[in-house]
Amino acid sequence: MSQQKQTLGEFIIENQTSFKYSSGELSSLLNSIRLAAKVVNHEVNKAGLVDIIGAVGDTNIQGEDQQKLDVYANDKFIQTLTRRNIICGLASEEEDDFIAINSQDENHQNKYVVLIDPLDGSSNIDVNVSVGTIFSIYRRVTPIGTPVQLEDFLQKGNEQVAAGYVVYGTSTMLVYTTGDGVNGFTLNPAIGSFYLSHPSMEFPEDGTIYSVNEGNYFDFPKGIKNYIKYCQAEEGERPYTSRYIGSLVSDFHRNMIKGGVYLYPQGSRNPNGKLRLLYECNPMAFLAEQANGKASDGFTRIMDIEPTELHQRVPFICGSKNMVDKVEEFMEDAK
Ligand code: AHM
Ligand code: MG
Repeated sequence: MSQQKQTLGEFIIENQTSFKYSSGELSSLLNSIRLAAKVVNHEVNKAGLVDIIGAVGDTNIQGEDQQKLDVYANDKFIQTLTRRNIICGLASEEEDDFIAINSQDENHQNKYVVLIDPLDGSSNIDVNVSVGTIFSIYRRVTPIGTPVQLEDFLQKGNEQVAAGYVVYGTSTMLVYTTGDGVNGFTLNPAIGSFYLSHPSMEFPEDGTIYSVNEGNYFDFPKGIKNYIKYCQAEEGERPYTSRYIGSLVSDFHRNMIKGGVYLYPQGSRNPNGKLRLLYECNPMAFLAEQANGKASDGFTRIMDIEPTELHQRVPFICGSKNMVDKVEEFMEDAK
């Protein structure tokens, strides 16, 4: 990788003035995420070397086994973001309730809240498949000077100030948006710096990849079943290619680069889908839209959904615009 490329640190400073809300605080916050991502990356990469793999024994709020690296990533992100006194609150997919940063932010002067899925796709860790971190940043809606409240977290995706992910893959990348396009940075592990490797990332308008857990086929709504049949039919560019890693960040990342659609619909086992609106769907939807893609629950724009609870789940269809439009057509026709 060329040494002349801009580092993430330089990029954050240079683009500070283009943030929707220009402030040094958002830059510091993004820098903290960058730091935590490096620490977690180090740990994820040595997962195969030390006896760190396997369930801790805890069960998280979703009723899933928590693995050691989930706990580690959760702790690291929380520690890094709270100790630096730049946010007023944080909510994590791994925590039952939001965390108010009262001890550091005594007078409640900080204006940002962060929502995070510290290690998404963690069932992939013990088979050496990519996992990721997803983050989402909002400005609080309650007055500065008062303690942070649940309503500061229950905001529509449309209100996001920044969002992004880290993919711990063949190389580690941090991809984020502050509402002015999407840029991707690759970690040079020898130096420990992220470099701008993928400027202005965009979904191709159309694609030929569909990503869905087809094992759930019989449980899917009619519209999704019909769409899958459409993907498999022989006509023009079809049949499409099926690619499903089972790690949202990696599936999204590939589809953004190559053109494709990711689907996690509702079914009788998951009546509202599996993915969480606040920790997974909204940040990915913001990135998708900023990269000329689209995100929907089959009928409604993800970022227009009014959240009612922290761990709310929604059906999620996200990717190349024309492909998501097509899924919506099939859903509408099967109504
Ligand atoms: P997690 O937050 O418990 O890791 O679950 C989210 C993950 C996504 O990364 C992935 O796309 C999906 O769950 C896979 O689910 P399934 O195994 O049901 O296909
Ligand atoms: Mg997750």
